[in-house]
Amino acid sequence: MSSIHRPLRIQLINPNTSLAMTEVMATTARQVASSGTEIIAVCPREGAPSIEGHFDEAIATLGVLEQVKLGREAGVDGHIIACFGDPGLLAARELASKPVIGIAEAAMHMATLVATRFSIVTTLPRTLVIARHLLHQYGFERHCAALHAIDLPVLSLEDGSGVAQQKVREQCIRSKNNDGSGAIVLGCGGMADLAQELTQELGIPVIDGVSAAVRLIESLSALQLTTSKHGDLDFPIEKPLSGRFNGLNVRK
Ligand code: 5HY
Repeated sequence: MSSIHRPLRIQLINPNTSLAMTEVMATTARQVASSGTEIIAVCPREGAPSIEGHFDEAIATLGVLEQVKLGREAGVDGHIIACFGDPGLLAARELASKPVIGIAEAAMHMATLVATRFSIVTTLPRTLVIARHLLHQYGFERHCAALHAIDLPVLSLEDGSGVAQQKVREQCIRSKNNDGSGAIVLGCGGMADLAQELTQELGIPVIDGVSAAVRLIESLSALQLTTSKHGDLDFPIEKPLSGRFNGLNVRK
């Protein structure tokens, strides 16, 4: 079987350490993956149980890089950074030889393919600035009509009460009616399981970055495209990394 169509193994990295959220994302990823694609869901051994700001992202980045290296050693066909801040994305692309896709960039790209403007619905107000930074970094600022936070912590999505999910739904309805957007991006990996039902109920594309990232990696693989090693995403310059960083040394 040519490499274009052989079954793929995709590493799904939840940068936070909450196993319940990892499972929610893994289940959604497996539902949308092509037949034969294996989703290998992981999270860092150590780190933050949820990522809700710049400090948490800094902590998470090392765990992401450690998992990317393990995935590379296991020969996976692609890596997904399944946190809406896309923590460590460019550093992970230096480490990886296969595609690395962040769920924020994946969702934003998909939104621009189906609508001229989209809204983002995320968790805490303090993380809105992270989404704004990504919009600027990825060049999507003019496509984003509005950003909203449900003002609940990330792990409220995993508490079983359904309160956070209802607030996401209510904000999506307001965004559909008020923002002038043609699509809505869910701004948290923990919302991955809400997208399809909300799309059906509200009659507007509600986009989850986990699903988008799975299909983008499958597409890149089918096109035999992978992370460019020409220029700034080449493998890191080899040097003696000390302490816990020593494990991150990669040989080309
Ligand atoms: C995420 N935090 O997707 C982000 C969402 C956020 O632990 N997983 C996290 O609200 O920034």
